[in-house]
Amino acid sequence: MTFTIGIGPNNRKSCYFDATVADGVKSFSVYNHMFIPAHFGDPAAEYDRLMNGVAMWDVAAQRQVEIKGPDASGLIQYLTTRDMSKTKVGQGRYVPLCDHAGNLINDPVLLKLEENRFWLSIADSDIALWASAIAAERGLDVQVFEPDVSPLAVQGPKAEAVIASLFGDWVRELTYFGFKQTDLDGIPLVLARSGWSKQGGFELYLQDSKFGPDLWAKVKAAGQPHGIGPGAPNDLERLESGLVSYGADGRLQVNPCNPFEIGLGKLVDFEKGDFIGKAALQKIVADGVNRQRTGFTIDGEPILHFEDNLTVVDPKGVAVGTLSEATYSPRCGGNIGVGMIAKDAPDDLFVTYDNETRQLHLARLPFV
Ligand code: THG
Repeated sequence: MTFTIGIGPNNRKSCYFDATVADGVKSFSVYNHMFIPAHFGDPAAEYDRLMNGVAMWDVAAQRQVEIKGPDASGLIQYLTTRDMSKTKVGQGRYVPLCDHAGNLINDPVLLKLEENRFWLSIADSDIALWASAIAAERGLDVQVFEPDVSPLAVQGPKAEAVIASLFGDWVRELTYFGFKQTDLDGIPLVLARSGWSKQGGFELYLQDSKFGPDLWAKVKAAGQPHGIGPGAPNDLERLESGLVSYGADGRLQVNPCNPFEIGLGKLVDFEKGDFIGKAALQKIVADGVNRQRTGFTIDGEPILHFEDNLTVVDPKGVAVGTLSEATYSPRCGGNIGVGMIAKDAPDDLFVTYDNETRQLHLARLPFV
């Protein structure tokens, strides 16, 4: 059975949309109300480019929420669980956002552009609405809006050579999550060392979507000598690397979880001032966190990649967790997945996949 998703006004096109179509995109997903390429039809080649070469990804759906004005840093402190008071202009940070019950509602990369100007580079949930409502209700003097910014990721061991050939050798000095306002032949962008893989790379935050096709073409041309090709945030690599995927690993409306459960507890700082969810999270810690995100290996034949919430049971058939995403990993020589597991769960675990019972084993993240 195959399905299609309509390309219509309910979801937005990225400024790289036409370029990805021309380059053979075969499947889209939807993220922040925008189409995002899912794959280009050759998973082995896309994975190989990420691991051994260089890949370019349309990640414009990682939308920015800009927060600027006299109360911007105060609002950022209140929205996030981390202490941002020591973060400098030009630094990025990975910052969990929680609701008042302590549930994770997003896990953006924060970019501090000026003392009182920030971008939250968000995962898939409506943070511009959330942040502007919080600001208005608290009477803060800030503007909260989605700017015309469209990230393009260049990932893989050869990404630095490609980016240096475009921008110069200074890019080699960028630290992880460090960024700089710059331009490429007059195309305005913020260049950051970041990206949703553990293979290294950069993200180009294009600041004017009319240059989308142009920027795509320039990166593609510069990458030719290094064998660049199109790709998308890679599920196999992210599972192997243990990167959090808000949406797959937890989503407020589907399988809510708190930062301690999902493995981001070290990014919750109770010593800083007040922040949304603080009281609830303190109670959660006091009561004891009784499940946690974990890796699984899954016995049996190679399984096709899936994202779902399959119930994990103990030998008596009692539910003790969920398996939320899994795939076959050639690098691990078997099936791997991530999910949530009760702290007191036994070692004998089972899941029903494709009408068949499979045994699972707990595995430490990251797998590699
Ligand atoms: N880049 C940008 N925006 C994004 C993502 C991105 N928005 C959506 C989504 N990805 C946000 N989620 C993540 C999750 C993990 C990481 C980045 C963004 C990540 N984690 C590293 C890790 O877990 O090893 C480092 C974490 C840390 O330094 O604490 O990179 O990818 N622009």
